Amino acid sequence: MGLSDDEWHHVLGIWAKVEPDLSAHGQEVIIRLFQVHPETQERFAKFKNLKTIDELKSSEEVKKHGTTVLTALGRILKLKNNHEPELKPLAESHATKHKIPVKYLEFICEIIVKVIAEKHPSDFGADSQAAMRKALELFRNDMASKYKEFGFQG
Ligand code: CUS
Repeated sequence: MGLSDDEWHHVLGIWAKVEPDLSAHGQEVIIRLFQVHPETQERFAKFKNLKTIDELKSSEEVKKHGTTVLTALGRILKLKNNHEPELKPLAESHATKHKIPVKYLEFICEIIVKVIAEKHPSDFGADSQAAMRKALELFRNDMASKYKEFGFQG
């Protein structure tokens, strides 16, 4: 179920290219997510009022949230197969407070892969993409099982 050393090497290698510009990547991920899956935007009171692409692009809140999401994810990826301690509080808040279904986590993970692929075409080849997808799948599976422990069916 876990990733091999080689796969983690791919994942953390590309993440090191994402990190210096986390906020631009995060902003792009959130904007893209809201455009492709508008129902996800409805889930957030603070973003519901942003109607146009220009409003989304100029929102400091969107930028900040994108940074929050990618920071959390980066911390989890760096723990490799031992992300449980970091994941648990995140699963709890997402199960009990934000109520983010697993489906939405799937959406955001897919968009993260696409955004990285667009921004880093020469550093994110097929092997790296496959490794990243696998790492994100591990993350989602573990989130889903923790969700259930917190009584959220996701
Ligand atoms: O914020 C946070 O934290 C999360 C992330 C992690 C990684 C879990 N989120 Cu936010 C998520 C989501 C959003 O925002 C939206 C949509 C979907 C999901």
